[in-house]
Amino acid sequence: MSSRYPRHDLRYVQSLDGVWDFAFLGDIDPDSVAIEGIDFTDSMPVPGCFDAAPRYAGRRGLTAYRRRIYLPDEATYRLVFDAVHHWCRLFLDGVLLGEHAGGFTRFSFDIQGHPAGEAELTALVDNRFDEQRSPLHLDYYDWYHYGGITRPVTLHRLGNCWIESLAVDVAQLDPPEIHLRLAYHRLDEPARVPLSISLDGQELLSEDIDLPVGAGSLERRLRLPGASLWSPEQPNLHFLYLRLGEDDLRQRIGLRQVRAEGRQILINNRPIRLLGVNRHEFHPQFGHALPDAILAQDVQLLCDLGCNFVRGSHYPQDERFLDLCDEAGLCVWVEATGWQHHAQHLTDPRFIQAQLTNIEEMVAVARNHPAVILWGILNESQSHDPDCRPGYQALLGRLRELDSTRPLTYATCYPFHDLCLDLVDVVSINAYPGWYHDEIEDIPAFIDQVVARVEEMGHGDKPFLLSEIGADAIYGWRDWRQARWSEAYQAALLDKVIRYLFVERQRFCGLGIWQFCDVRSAEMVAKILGRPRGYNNKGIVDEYRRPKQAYDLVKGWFTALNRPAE
Ligand code: ADA
Repeated sequence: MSSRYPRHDLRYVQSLDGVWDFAFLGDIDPDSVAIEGIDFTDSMPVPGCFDAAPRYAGRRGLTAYRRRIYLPDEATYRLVFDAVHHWCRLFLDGVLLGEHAGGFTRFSFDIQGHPAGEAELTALVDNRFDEQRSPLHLDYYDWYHYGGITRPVTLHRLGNCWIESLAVDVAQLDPPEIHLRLAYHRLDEPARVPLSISLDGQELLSEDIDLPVGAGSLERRLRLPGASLWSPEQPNLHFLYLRLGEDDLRQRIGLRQVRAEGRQILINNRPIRLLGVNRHEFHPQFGHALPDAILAQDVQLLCDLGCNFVRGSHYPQDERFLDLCDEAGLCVWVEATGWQHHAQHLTDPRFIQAQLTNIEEMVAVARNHPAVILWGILNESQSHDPDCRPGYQALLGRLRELDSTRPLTYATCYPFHDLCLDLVDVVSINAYPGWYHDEIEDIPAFIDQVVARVEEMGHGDKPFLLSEIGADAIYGWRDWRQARWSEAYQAALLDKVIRYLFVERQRFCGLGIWQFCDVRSAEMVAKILGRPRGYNNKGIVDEYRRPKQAYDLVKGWFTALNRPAE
């Protein structure tokens, strides 16, 4: 299931999830593969990561997935893949449909003119690192890059005229008003068709509209009398239902506005303190392809911890997770894929184009989720290098064009020399005092230096987020001396950080602890940075979500800090 609620009542949609035929082809060139000659000797779940399965653990290469699909009549269809890692090429009955690079985002291919009946869908899927083909999956990132068809797949019958996309923004809170932009497409001839829109079953609009042939769009501003607002404390949701001719779309919405003002982030005009964690989509048995059970458990744990905030580090999250966050009132920082890029990348047109595509695909999936309150890009890239600034300008500029309703940020690890902070609304700082440098008792002084420097550079009028800080702790390792790598050391460090940030200093409007759960690290990082077990062990739960000592400590702090004043 790719959605928590039915998106269509009229449109024919078929889930293609299940077990597909599978072949591991190895280290070969995709251009050399004859599709009809592939020997499918194995099977593989979709969604899934083939290299999370013990048989293919740690293997990199080209693979092939195959299944049969059914087209009820000869019409236009759309195949929607919620994510494939890292690169894929798709064929229908041996004929090329298209290619896509980059995991973590949704893409689609249309099928036209195929006769009714069965057809064979084949996907070549490659998890090898290849900077040319997949510029956003590089071997030095600090997480393991799994491969496969990792998120749900669906087949949609589009017919002659269909709803292409819907963007809903909150235009006004009191009384609530939304602005919506509906994009559509018509194939055969111009026509007058009925458009109706309802909210929770109450009709808001009904009119006939003239649709020309080809792509088009319409905009409407609608009042929603009686609708309740969404907030982390009261995550009220409403269902918009649109019908255009013979197509339809249901979109769940939450009414809220978010903005950065002065040193604060405001939701519905009220300041919010963001308390949360950074989260990778990872589980040892599923890789990035988390089943509903793990997604739901993660959200339960985040709520139990007292979090009201989670950063989707370092790539766009599965929409099923965003659905759960909308329901739980968990604010999400959604981030485009990236990790520690330098000028060589940020001046490379191919890399910038790959980032722009990633950003566009990220916004298309996440924009209607009320939980999403911040957009981020380029984790810890060289924002202190003048050669990188045009890249930051291009990507942040595009993000603002796509969505001007949310604040923008990026996590910098160069707070003393950063050159791009004027481009964002929220200053987000990653720092590891007490772990990679200094001792726990030095943390306050280090944080003070960072704040002083960022203010000196002229950004003191912005909200500050400590977007990463943490320490590794090996699950189960207790130590009288509270040595580094012990659970006690991690707990002591986080205790110091939270107390200083929110009791003693009160300058930061939020914290993202690095990190929610332990995650497997990339082969190269594990080698260079000396990651025990091949893992980044800074989770406050381990990879199986078993709590470390810091769990209860963080829970105590977050719960107390977010308790409403009596
Ligand atoms: C960085 C990075 C994280 C992780 C962390 C660490 O800040 O953003 O992805 O690698 O360091 O554990 O060292």
